[in-house]
Amino acid sequence: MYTLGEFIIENRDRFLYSTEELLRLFSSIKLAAKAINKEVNKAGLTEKIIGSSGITNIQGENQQKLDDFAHRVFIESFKSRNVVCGIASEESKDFIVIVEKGEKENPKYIVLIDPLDGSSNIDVNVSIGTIFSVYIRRTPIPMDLTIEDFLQKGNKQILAGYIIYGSSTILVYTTGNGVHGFTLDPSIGTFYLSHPNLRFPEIERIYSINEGNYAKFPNGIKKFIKYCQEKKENRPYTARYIGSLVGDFHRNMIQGGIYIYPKTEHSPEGKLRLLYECNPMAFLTEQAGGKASDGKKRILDIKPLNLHQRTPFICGPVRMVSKLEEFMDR
Ligand code: P6P
Repeated sequence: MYTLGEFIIENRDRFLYSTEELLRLFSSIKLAAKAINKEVNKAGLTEKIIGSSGITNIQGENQQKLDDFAHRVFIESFKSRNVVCGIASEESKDFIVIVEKGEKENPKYIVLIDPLDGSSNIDVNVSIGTIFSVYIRRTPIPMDLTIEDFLQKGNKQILAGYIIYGSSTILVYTTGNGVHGFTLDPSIGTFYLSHPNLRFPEIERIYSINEGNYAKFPNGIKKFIKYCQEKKENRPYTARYIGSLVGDFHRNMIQGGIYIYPKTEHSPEGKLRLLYECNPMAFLTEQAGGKASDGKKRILDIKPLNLHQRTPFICGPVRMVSKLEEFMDR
């Protein structure tokens, strides 16, 4: 059984950039994931780590203590490996320069991250996750990083993935050569290949959407929901929604389902963030043989305008996403 490092080396000829740097990127990600996994797994035991930090984050959301912990752990882990020059995080208003100008090494990777997505589920023991997205800086070294280094289209990603902290801890990633999942053996702290070449199955089974917002959905979304519930062909589909993007996505990619977070009257641009939620999940979706759009256009082709911009987000099997887009067009 391959470890993550062995798998990367075995497939180094399929990765366009430096394998040594990719190994160092993953070394940072694995270290941080194990530290967060340790805290998530005992969240119910220590008052100090569950619940609200009392801080309202940039999103205007009540920051959970574990959100802040996860944010800090990733920053420190990337700093210590000297492979990342800048980070944009859901928990930070502006991007963070990791390597100051003039320092001896000039790493070229940019990371955008949601350190702990779905954190409102921490106190109720529902799976949560980290989502990451990696680019190569555009501003030439040794110039200062600019916001443009972070506002690249999703089709420029060189690496994207997530860690799901659930019944087991699984790291799932793509570098553009398929989607692969690695399960953590916590007894020795090693990630082993457990889900090679993940792809959406041919059979569609599930639709995931917060139907509590039904009254506020666009008509095309309402029609698609009714389509999912019709007794016809291989429908009705099963409704599954846990309010944690990583958990809903991981289940749907394995079992065959569509995830929908559309715009609503309350969230006219949608709720999910383009840069560190939708772009990485869209890259994974396409690499798993699926389709990801905002209901009309491909997510990976959207030109970002600011770090925390939101977008309507639909991802899943091509046929299901295309059928939803048909309803949106009518
Ligand atoms: P709602 C979690 O806050 C999150 O960003 C995603 O993980 C999740 O899919 C979505 O929001 C849930 O939002 O409005 O349905 O509670």
